[in-house]
Amino acid sequence: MPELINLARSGASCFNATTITPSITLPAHASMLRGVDAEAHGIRDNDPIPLRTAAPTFLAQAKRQGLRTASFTSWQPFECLFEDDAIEEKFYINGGYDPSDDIRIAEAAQKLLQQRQHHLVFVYLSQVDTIGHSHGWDSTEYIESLSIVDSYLGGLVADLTVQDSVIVTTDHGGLGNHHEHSRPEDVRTFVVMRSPKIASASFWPMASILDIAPSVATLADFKPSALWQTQTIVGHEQPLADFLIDKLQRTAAHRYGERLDMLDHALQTASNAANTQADESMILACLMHDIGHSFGDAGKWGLADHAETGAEVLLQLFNPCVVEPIRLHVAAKRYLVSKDNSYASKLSKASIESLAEQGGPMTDEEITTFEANPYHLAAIELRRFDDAGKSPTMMVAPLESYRSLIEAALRSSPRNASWVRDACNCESCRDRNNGQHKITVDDITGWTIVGESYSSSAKQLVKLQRSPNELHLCTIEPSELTALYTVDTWGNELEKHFENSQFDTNADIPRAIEQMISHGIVLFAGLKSEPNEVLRFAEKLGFVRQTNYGSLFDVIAEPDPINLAYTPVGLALHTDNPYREPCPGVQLLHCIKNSSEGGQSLFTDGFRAAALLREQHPSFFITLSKTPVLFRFSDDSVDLKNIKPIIELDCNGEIHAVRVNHRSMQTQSIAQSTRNQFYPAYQKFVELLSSKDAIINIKLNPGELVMFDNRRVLHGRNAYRINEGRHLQGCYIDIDAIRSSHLKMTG
Ligand code: OGA
Ligand code: NM2
Ligand code: ZN
Repeated sequence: MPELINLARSGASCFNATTITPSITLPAHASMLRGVDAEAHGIRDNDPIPLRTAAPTFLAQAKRQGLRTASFTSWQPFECLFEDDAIEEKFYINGGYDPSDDIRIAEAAQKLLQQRQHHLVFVYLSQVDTIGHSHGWDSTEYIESLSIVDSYLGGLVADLTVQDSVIVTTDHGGLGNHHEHSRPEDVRTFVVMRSPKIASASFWPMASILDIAPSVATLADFKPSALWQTQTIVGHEQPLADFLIDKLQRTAAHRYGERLDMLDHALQTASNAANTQADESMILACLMHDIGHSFGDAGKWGLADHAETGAEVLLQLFNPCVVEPIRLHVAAKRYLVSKDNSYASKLSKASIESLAEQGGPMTDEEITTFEANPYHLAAIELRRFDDAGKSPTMMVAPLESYRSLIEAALRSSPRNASWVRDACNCESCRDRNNGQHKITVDDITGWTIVGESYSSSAKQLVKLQRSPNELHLCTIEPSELTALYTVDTWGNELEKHFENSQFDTNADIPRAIEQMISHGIVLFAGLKSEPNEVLRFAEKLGFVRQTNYGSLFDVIAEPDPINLAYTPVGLALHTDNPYREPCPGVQLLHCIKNSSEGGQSLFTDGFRAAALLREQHPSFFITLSKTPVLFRFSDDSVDLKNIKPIIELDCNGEIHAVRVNHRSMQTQSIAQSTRNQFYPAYQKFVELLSSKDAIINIKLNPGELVMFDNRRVLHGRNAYRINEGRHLQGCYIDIDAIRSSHLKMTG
């Protein structure tokens, strides 16, 4: 469950938590939500009855203090647990026994979370329980279901920020096909929390389902109920590194028949790895390979299955390339004894004695299974360091010197092997001259990470293996996708700025490009008031886009105009050519003559208005981003059509483009069923776009040129009197040239 493990490592966890008895779904959830045990709430089985307790659910407790709450549930009996005033926004499916309920719950919850309107959201995913009953806890189907639910969890947290808090927990465990008993497997649960209030890579030695409600109160900042039976566990988490170092430190008291104590042995094994420049994951595996002895009563000779025991504990904390060699290090001994005649003779006395108890040499069948395990080579490597780590005299680095490595590994997220293989920057993977990939998608499948480093700086090394014995050492530069540019929205205060800052077409290009990226509009002065100047200038900045209007168009009043732009009427704020794919990126308008009365240019920041709409009327915003609208331009020679939303979002849900052009919007295309949503939203958006504080109004003088991002900044003009004369020339260029120049400038 990489998503869960990720949350656990970036926050705190307890994989040793307990639920109440009886460990039955309804009573356990009653305790989770109400913070009291079954004795107090009176729910004993899955029959919904009125609760005996006055202890509130954490949802009601939060809502009564002004927080906005939401819940997503899919099981009827659950409903008895919630007070009438607990939940503001409720999504409920009357189900709970169909595994596919979860995807509906998860999708609905994700949508709500994206809107960021609620303070506290409760989401219940049920399928793991259903599959446990039908196929058995820990069955293949059960494990599969865990990974499905884990991916839903990933979707739910994907849109959260590090400022948000998440708690993931469960109502009970299970064994066989049941969980109603009080066996350890039934009552053992987990709690994972990630929050700015919780230190990363930490843990609670114990936690109870009763701790959830008060801990929710701490994380969501509301007052806990005095009726809840326990206190918050937030703030009581302990560093995992302390826990591990303490466990290792205690092994100094044991020898298990060797000439040196177990801590010395661990440090020697780790030193052996470090001295041969082994992967950091191998150094950690060496340090902790015998830690399993510390979990349980190891007696005089140690736990025979200490490899398995240690691996099970470490699996929640470290990546498989640390854990799996540990799991296999006893098997590796049995393997080497079978394969290598001289190996047995070099083993220590205690090691030979424990061999029989561990199963003796491997059979042929066991050898085949072992060699098929992608971690078997790492396990053999660990085994060799282990065997060489039994000197009575060797000098070693102290345990404390491993703390930072342990901490870095605890904080590292599990890596995706395909990504790692794909990200490799070595000469056989990327062309040295042009930086392009030399490998294909086929080359990146089927790999397992068998060794890695944890340093966050510079290059990272990750060792991958693909069966049978194909190895690749990947060199990775740690970089993540960041926004390509940042946007500064503006209102009519920009008009002032334009009065005294007109750019020179020669000297000010870098500043102009900067402002195009941040504000989406630039005013130039000092051009000749002659035809074709706009094209000459545009060609300096990027590629001119030819359209049915030509590469250059004259905005001038003419008889029988094909476009209302070619008349003296006013033009409402609009996007040019929304009927075109692509819609023009950048528009340039050059003023040759503007002596008529009227004819002022109007501009407004579409991104600002869209952001305001999202803030003030979230449902209008969603409507405009989802409703398809047909834009069209047709005359004797072309019929241009494009279907787009008014507000186009990128895949992160961020505002990507706006398209408003009432002249060319095809009314008939607005579906009957969406008209009642669309029109109020559209009208509100246009109101925001054209409000007094949003618009700048400038009368272009001859020799001035305005350049703007056509998919962000809307433009318009006032009507003018035709007598005197007005002549603009315009053209379009692609926006990528501007963005490229910007990146070349800023690196
Ligand atoms: C246009 C246009 C602006 C103007 O032609 O599309 O918006 O000032 N013209 O004439
Ligand atoms: N012109 C000026 O996009 C539009 O229809 C507005 C564009 C004709 C190129 C006018
Ligand atoms: Zn226009």
